[in-house]
Amino acid sequence: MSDEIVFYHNPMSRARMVHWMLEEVGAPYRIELVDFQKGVHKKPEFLAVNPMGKLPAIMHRGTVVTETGAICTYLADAFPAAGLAPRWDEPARGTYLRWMFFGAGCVDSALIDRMLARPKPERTSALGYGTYEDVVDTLEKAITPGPYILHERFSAADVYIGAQIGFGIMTKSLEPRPSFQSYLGRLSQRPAYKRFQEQSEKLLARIKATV
Ligand SMILES: N[C@@H](CCC(=O)N[C@@H](CS)C(=O)NCC(=O)O)C(=O)O
Repeated sequence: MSDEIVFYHNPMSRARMVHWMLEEVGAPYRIELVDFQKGVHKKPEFLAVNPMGKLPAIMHRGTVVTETGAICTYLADAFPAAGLAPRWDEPARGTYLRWMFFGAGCVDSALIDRMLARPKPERTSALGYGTYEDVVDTLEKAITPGPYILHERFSAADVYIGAQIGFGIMTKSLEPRPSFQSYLGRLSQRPAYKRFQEQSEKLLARIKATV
């Protein structure tokens, strides 16, 4: 059983969110670049890690964790010294989990449906995220008044929700409301965020050089 975190990564994927999270955590990790062009994510070696053939994934102490929200939650709990999650017995834990799950269950689906211009279903009451408009308004409430989701306390929920807001604005699947912009402005000042961005650019350059 190894204490090393193996991070299955491609900087053109949701794994970017986990990369930022790993920088916030500050524990050593090793990147295994998964080449989408070569279809490495659909080959048996990687399917043994994640049968979905999708990124991100991590391996830590003999356990595989997949799903971006789960990985962020896991890392915050596995490395409590980083102070990225309220403990299970703190009332703020409820708020924290609420927005982590909202990110995975509602924000992700709503933004992707909008990005792919998928037609609106007739019965939104049966749809987990309800309506796109409700998700966006609720997202704004989650980060208001701020400065973070847990007010003065930065947490892994800001990494996950913040990265989703950034992705949404970049892909135009989310309108750039001033509250979203100023929240992102605050997050992008974080040293861990800057390190993640610098490393991502280098990784992207490395990938481009091999194509
Ligand atoms: N529910 C997963 C979604 C993961 C996912 O869709 N990853 C994409 C990249 S952003 C992927 O690996 N796509 C490759 C493929 O499906 O071929 C999560 O939240 O982590």
